[in-house]
Amino acid sequence: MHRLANRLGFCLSRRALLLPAATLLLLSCGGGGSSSNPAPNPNPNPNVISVGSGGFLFSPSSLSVKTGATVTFSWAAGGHSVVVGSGCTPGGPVTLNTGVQNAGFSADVVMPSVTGDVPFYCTPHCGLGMTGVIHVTQ
Ligand SMILES: [Cu+2]
Repeated sequence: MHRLANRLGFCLSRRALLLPAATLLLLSCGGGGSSSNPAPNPNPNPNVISVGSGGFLFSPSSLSVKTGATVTFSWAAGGHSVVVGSGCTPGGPVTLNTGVQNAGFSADVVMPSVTGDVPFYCTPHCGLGMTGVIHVTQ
């Protein structure tokens, strides 16, 4: 008798196997409750470009936004500027030249209403490759 009782002490009982709800009993055997697992947002503020974070660079240096979106340049370090242009020369679908600024400065730029690229660079460090581009998409 005792041996039989021990065997029935396992997750299933002989009686449970006979019941239509046996599968439910099996599921409840695991003991693991369902846990809510919200996925963290990998980029909570997608329209911000950090200026001078980690060296003579923009982070990210390439960004895609919708037409008419506002992009914020946020200075992580001083001694940098943001100028819209390519080849270290100002010019482009929008005009921006912040001049050299210190950490904590920020500049908002509204993207054009048409698609295309908005290249930009830092005047003191353009020759070192401190450039970036915003891809304006529909
Ligand atoms: Cu710079």
